[in-house]
Amino acid sequence: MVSSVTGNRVFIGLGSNLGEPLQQLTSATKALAELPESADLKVSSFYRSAPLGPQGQPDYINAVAQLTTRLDAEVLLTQLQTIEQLHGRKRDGVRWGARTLDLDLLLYANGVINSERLTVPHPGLAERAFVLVPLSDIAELGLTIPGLGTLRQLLANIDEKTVVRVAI
Ligand code: 5RU
Ligand code: CA
Ligand code: CA
Repeated sequence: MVSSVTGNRVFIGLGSNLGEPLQQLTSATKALAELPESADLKVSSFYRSAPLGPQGQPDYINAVAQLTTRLDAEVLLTQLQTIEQLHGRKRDGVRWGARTLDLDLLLYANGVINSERLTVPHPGLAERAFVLVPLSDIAELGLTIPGLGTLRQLLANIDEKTVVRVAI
């Protein structure tokens, strides 16, 4: 058998700009590989970029991971938040401040989710080179981003040179 349906294809954004970002992202990908009810982890290259949003914080390292999971989106979100906490994530009340590890649920199958805890597709995904460039390492250019177009279309509207590959 070449392929079989085993769950929902999801994409997770990884980011870090405190401590040892490369180590934290590497460790986080190992934690993602061990999630229950989940398989087939793929991870993009790692990329460095200047902070968007609040300035005066260190450059970020970002990556995107894909996995297939039978966890529903809210349960997966809880798992991601646990991994963030295990990597020293502090919630200090500063919105968009520096962090040791940020895991964002970017896409959940072809789903659109607007709940108290979760917005999918992730807000801002369509404009952020630090998401779209690593996503294009592991997803086909024809990937549909619900409500926003294809990955190919979104890539045409960002400046890929604002992110620099740093590993793998
Ligand atoms: C406003 C604009 C707020 C863009 C945010 C990251 C945003 C970041 C990250 C880089 C933030 C959210 N910059 N800024 N990488 N997160 N390069 O992961 F992204 S705060
Ligand atoms: Ca984020
Ligand atoms: Ca987040």
